[in-house]
Amino acid sequence: MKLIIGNKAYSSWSLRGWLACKQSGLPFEEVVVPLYDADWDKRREGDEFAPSSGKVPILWDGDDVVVWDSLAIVEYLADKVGRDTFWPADDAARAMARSMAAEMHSGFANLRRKHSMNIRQTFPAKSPDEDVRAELQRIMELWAQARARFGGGGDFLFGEFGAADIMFAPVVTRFVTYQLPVARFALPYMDAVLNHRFMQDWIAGAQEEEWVIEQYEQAPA
Ligand SMILES: N[C@@H](CCC(=O)N[C@@H](CS)C(=O)NCC(=O)O)C(=O)O
Repeated sequence: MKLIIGNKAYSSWSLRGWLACKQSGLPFEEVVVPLYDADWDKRREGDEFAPSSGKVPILWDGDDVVVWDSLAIVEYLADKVGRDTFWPADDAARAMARSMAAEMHSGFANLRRKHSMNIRQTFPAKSPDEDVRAELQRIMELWAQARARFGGGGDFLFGEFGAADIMFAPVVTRFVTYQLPVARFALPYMDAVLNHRFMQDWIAGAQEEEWVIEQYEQAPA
């Protein structure tokens, strides 16, 4: 398999796709392309990028099978290696985990837009906008429910590290980058995510990158 991703410092959807590949346990080649560099427009018109119309992540499995979009990559890999590697076995837990992953994938637009991922940065704490605060509140509720109902067997949302944690991992890094207000109960969960060996690998990779995208280096106004 070959996974095409954007900058480890900035590309939150790439992080999700990459974590999914790591979680699958399958070998894969990683191709990191610098987002929005001088060759970006030309590169994204190439055959390898065509299926996603130029967005990353894109996972090629051989020459004929291609899957793009982070959540589809999770599901493709879950089909390939077994659902339990990604999703809880219990029906009620899995229903909630899938709903949370889907809600993350389609929602929290204000948080994502106003606090874009920057793994290498920490900005001074600043009170978030009201629309972002409402989304933070919702995330806290979801995390609290998942942990209280299904988290008992481990440090993650549903106990073991899985798809829901993969989808929320770039939210955890944003909470750190922008020093956003989080509930006390969430701190051990965030630590568990940040210290997960896959995340440590990704963060180290982001630190080594030399590419800088100025627009993501600005503290929120
Ligand atoms: N819904 C997609 C979003 C993919 C996406 O927007 N990726 C960004 C990078 S984080 C991208 O490729 N942006 C480049 C562009 O749109 O030109 C997913 O879940 O993978």
